[in-house]
Amino acid sequence: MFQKILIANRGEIAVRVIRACRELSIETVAIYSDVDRDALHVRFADEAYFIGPPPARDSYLLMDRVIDLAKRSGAEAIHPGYGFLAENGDFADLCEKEGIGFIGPNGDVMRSMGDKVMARQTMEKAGVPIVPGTTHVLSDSEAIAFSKQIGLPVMVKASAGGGGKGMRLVRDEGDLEQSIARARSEAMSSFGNDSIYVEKFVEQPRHIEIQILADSHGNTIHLFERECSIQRRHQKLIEEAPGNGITPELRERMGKAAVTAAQAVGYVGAGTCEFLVDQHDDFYFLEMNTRIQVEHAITEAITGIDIVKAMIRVAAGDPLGIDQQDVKITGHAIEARIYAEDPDNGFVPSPGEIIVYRPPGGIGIRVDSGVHHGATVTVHYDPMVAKLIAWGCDRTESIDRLKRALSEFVVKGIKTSIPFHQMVMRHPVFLEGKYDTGFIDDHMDGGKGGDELQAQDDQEVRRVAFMLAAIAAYQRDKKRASTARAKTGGGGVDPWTDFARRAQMRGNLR
Ligand code: MV4
Repeated sequence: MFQKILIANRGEIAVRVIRACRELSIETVAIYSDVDRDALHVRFADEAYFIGPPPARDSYLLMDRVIDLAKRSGAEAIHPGYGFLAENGDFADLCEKEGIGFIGPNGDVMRSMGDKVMARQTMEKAGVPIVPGTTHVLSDSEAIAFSKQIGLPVMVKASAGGGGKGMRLVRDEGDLEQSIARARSEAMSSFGNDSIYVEKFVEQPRHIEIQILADSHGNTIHLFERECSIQRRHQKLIEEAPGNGITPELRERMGKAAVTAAQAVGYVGAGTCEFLVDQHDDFYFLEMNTRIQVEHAITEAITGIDIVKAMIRVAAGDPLGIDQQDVKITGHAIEARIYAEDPDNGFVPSPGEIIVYRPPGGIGIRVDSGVHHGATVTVHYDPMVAKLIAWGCDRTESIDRLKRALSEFVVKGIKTSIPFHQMVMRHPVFLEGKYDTGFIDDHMDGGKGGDELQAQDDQEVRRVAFMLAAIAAYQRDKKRASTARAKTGGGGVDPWTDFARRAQMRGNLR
């Protein structure tokens, strides 16, 4: 086993990895940029080293510097977390070349999944169902001909893409040429590679993903599914496990498909196979994420398996030590991602100092957070400030606990998605559990307006907007506190009554 690990990340995931290391008696090394000197992950680690200025490309993404710090601190392995260098095959190669363990699959495996056309070919050969479409990179004329052949609507996707980037839906034949050109140029500017392929469009799909774990001794297991359809612009907001209405038979077929997918590329570590599930419960492989994911905690909650510890162990060469039959689902878990964003205003970022931070607790509640009282949320990194995970014996209990915890959660100084989650937890369609990837557009007004402010990136205008928002928040909080006292003599009042009432007027709630 490793004695010392460097965590090449920040925020809640760095804290999560440090906690796993501590339980395994492994020493931890944090790295931090200028704005993260005071961050929680730095306070939690045994040692911490400065990496560079705030922009990630000048700090957390500097491969040579990360490796140099690992060597100088005596860390034998690097955990990349998610984002940053986590799915960079060249970084994994570099670690190997420099004699440092990379906690994740090797570079070849990452590249084979990172190239979506290659991944589709591999899955087709292995017998994993893929969305009907091409398994070769196409010229413009081939893409047009093929689209007409399988019939519209189609999705034109970038081979180097993933997570929704470089993707275009085409419903009319007349739009094919232009959409292909746009997808290509987007792919070129985002990934430096303009290869595209075409898939049949799956209408109103659900996004269901399977967590897998694999060791270097040939053991691969799955930890069941997560339902991740509640997303806005390819940013997940709520996830739950197990999925709603997933029969034991479908669960087993999808689990087996994910294990087959992992084995087909010689996967070692923790990984996730994303599938689209259509209205007939047919499922199609979309892509494989070769990293720990934000939403891993709901799987931990229903299986009792510490996924981060497992990935450290298998990277050190240990066997998994559990078989598929040992893994059972207990209860239900839901995660609400708390972002520093204003959900009432098109989810515009809401950076600033967190002047009050009081996370919830109690039975069934887990909060994974990278912030603390007095921390500042900057514009340099992902705006997710906390993950709130509620476990219950069944779905109803996990929803009740999440609602209760959301009402306890106090974050002041910035706006957060807490009121949005409060609304979803009361929405009849969510409560019924019959939703798909259209949920936010169809039932939550797409996340509500704010497009003017979103298009505005003038620093000064933003600064003024934040100041006005802070003043408004202060006055609102004062008013709320006094009405709460007047109504109830203190306590017991849902702090989001105003938000819920406005939502009700829009007809979002019963
Ligand atoms: C699709 C699709 C429908 N048909 N592909 C979006 C993210 C990327 N991983 C793939 N995505 C989609 N691919 C075909 N052939 C619909 C989506 C999609 C989606 C997928 C998962 C979760 C949310 C989504 C929201 C819009 C579109």
